[in-house]
Amino acid sequence: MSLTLHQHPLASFCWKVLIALYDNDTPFEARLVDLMDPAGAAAFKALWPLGKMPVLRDAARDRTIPETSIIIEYLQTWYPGPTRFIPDDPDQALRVRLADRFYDLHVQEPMQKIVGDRIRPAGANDPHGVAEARARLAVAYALIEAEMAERTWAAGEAFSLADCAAAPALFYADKVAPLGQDHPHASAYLDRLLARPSFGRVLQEAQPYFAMFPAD
Ligand SMILES: N[C@@H](CCC(=O)N[C@@H](CS)C(=O)NCC(=O)O)C(=O)O
Repeated sequence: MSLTLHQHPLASFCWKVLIALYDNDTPFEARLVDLMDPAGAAAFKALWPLGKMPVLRDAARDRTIPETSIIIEYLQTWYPGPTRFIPDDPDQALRVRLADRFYDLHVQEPMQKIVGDRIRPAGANDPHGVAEARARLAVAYALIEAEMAERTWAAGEAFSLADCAAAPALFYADKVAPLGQDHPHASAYLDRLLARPSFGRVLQEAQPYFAMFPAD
């Protein structure tokens, strides 16, 4: 098999790429990265010194690709399928890329700050940073609520790269800052993402690991 995805089934950024792979039934081998294991961490950092998951290895083309948005663009170029993650129309492509950046930077990042604070050692918490993250999420939620009143998917009427980014970001954000009744359109959008078979499969595979998620 040509493609290997180095990943962890609980890691939200890994989900982003898994959704894209499953959506197009792209054959690949999933290789578990355990950063808690010194040998596993060293082997992964030999592949990508920054140590951020996931990383795609394409043996057929001798390429190692980090960064989720780049991986999905790579898959679309070299292993295309029925779902087009970035549309051909340049204006629509920019809309997709903007929404992808929005979900990574303004939903995933504050969500990860809140979750990450829960696993810091005692005495090393950052309440000010967490409060800032919650305020950032509130602004992002208001934007999503307004946008999703008029759209099916994150960047319009077609499922795209932006939805691969939105699914894990909103899933975990909703766990730490529930969308609730104040955001009915955003909640309905999360429900549509959850009903997407590719995301359902990702969640099913993550099920055995959910006990590792740090509850409040
Ligand atoms: N911008 C990166 C972010 C990747 C990222 O932050 N991955 C997390 C997992 S969700 C990770 O590797 N965390 C391990 C660490 O920071 O040590 C991307 O899009 O690929």
